[in-house]
Amino acid sequence: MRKITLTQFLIEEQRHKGVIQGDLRLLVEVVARACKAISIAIGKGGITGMLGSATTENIQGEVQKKLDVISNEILLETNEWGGHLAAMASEEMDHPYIIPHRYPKGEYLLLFDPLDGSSNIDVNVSVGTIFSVLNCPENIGAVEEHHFLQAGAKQVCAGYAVYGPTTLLVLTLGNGVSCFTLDREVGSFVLTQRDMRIPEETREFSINASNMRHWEPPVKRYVDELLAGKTGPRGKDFNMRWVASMVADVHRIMTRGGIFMYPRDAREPDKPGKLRLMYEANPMSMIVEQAGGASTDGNQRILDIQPEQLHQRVAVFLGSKNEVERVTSYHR
Ligand code: P6P
Repeated sequence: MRKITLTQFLIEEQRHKGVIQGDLRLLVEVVARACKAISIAIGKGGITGMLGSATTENIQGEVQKKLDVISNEILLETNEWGGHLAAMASEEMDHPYIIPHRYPKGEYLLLFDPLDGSSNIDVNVSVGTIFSVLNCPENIGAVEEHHFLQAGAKQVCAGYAVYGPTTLLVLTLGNGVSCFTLDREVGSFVLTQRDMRIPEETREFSINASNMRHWEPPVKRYVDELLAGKTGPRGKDFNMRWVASMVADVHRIMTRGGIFMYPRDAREPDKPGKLRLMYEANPMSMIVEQAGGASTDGNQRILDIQPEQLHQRVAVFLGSKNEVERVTSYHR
């Protein structure tokens, strides 16, 4: 297949399919450039003293890694001046970042987890960036936090970058999922897979099994059946993977199928789950659904959830359609 770059792909989407407006193409190009810069920064690791923790905590009460803070700054600095955004929100910032008056404002809101899985960064395991794009409501004057609180079904674009053996950018604009590989010599993302599809059947599941005693009954039942393998009701054996970097686990599922689960558990019953709705679960759910998969919180489609807080958490069951539907049916 003739290799085309992200820029050519976006121009084709814009020109031939009328899928995206000009500013959204600029937004995606700028985010891709930020992911390139993040890939280079984390690639230097200990050489530049970038490993380890910063002296700060984020709103989640998690100690920030130096690279969390640097990745966040890279995304802010590359996006703030382009005129394509009205504001940005991030896992690493308590409140949204409003585009400064000295720059023109655009029609989009950008949300991101700048470096997901950063607990893995110090042990050299794949990590990633997750991003989500919403329309900024019109005629609102100043952007406020509640303008971000739109259901995931309203996203106009979602994507992630995986910083692994290769640096990948996986992107959906609402009509299928494409994968780009960073050509480090040229410095551009090259289209390496069109229209990614998640197999509806799978033999692989992904969950942090150390939390088993805290799971709710439907999750316990579902996983026990997988572990029973061919001797149990499923009649076939299953394999397990848990990278503890959502982006790495989800990309494996996008590539060969599987089900990813981070359920709520009894450790903190008032906490609906660990993962964040707005900039982890929603973008990943759009991508998975666009690839023929499914994504629920155990009871409802994640993309239908009406957010109430910017940093709210949610239980996540996503991946191969038949498995997500089965574990969701056990909750009902
Ligand atoms: P645990 C990373 O910190 C993260 O937010 C996701 O990327 C990942 O799936 C999950 O948490 C891992 O959580 O409890 O297994 O360390």
